[in-house]
Amino acid sequence: RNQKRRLECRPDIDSLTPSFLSIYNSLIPSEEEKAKQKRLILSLEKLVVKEWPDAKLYLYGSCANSFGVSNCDIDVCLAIECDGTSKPEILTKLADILQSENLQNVQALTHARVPIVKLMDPVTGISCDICMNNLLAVVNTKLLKDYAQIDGRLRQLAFIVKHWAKSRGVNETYRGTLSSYAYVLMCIHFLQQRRPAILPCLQEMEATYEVTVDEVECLYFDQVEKLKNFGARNNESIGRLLWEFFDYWAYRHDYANAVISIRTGGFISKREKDWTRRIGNDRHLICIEDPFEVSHDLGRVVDKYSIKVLREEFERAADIMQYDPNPSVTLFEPY
Ligand code: 3AT
Ligand code: MG
Repeated sequence: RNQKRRLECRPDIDSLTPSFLSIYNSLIPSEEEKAKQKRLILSLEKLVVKEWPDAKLYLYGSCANSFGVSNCDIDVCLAIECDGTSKPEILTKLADILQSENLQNVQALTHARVPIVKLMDPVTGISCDICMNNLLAVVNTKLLKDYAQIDGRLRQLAFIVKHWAKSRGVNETYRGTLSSYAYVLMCIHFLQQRRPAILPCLQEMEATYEVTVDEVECLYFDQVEKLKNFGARNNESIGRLLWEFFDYWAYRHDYANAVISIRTGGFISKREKDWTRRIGNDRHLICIEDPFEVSHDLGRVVDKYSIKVLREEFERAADIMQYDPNPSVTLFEPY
């Protein structure tokens, strides 16, 4: 693999930026869509508090972390005290309530790894998954959103990487490739590594935000409006950052030993995390540490077949960024 490694970037790399930015712009959800999502969540919350007065609904995932493209499904978390009632019972009850209120395709998937209720709102056409008490996801949603406000290039890069991953079929955890969440963490880590850095490491700074969820302490600096100029000393364009991102994951990442960690703003060794052996189905072939659940490797879904698929896709993307006359078209060709 190292033989294929290139060190010189094509000379016209910056001129590719406008074509990528126009793709980014075409993916951004409209204000109207955002408003519709808010209305839906408020109307769902009204129905929920009739049954459970203390319950709350939170938006999480891409519709709330600023990495959502237009027309995507929304992820909702129901926060509720269970006192004695089991999760499946509550979700079944929730599904009954929603069904009787004219929401469509209501389904309680109580045996899924993350149990949810699915539904479609006929008024807005929005589909939505409701999970229960998954508050760490609500907190990691806030962390991603806060990072996105520091430098606009994060959102641009992550939109394009997610769009590439979806087009190429490597954003499917049930088939052993990576989640959108994992790709966003890879983008944040990558921008923390640029020199000069484009993003800081919020969890290494003085904590201004502090919550404990499921016994996990979540601490970080969240006054991101004070960091608006953080990346200004680095003027790398999106064309160049995409080139570097794919080159990194294709030819330079140390898959055998390294764990990427946005929590520390750097790398940790697999040995230090004890992620060197396969345990059960966790193989740790590409290691991405969760910023809060630090024993959690977002790469654990990847198996010995899908790692090959994934690395070949990174190489394909890197080669297109280097040699193709029209990368902003070829990169996203369906597989
Ligand atoms: P899409 O735009 O829907 O593809 P998304 O950001 O909504 O992207 P996912 O649907 O993969 O991402 O996940 C929804 C949220 O759930 C994102 C993140 O807050 C949380 N999440 C997903 N996977 C994990 C994980 N393995 N560990 C912790 N939190 C996760
Ligand atoms: Mg989602």
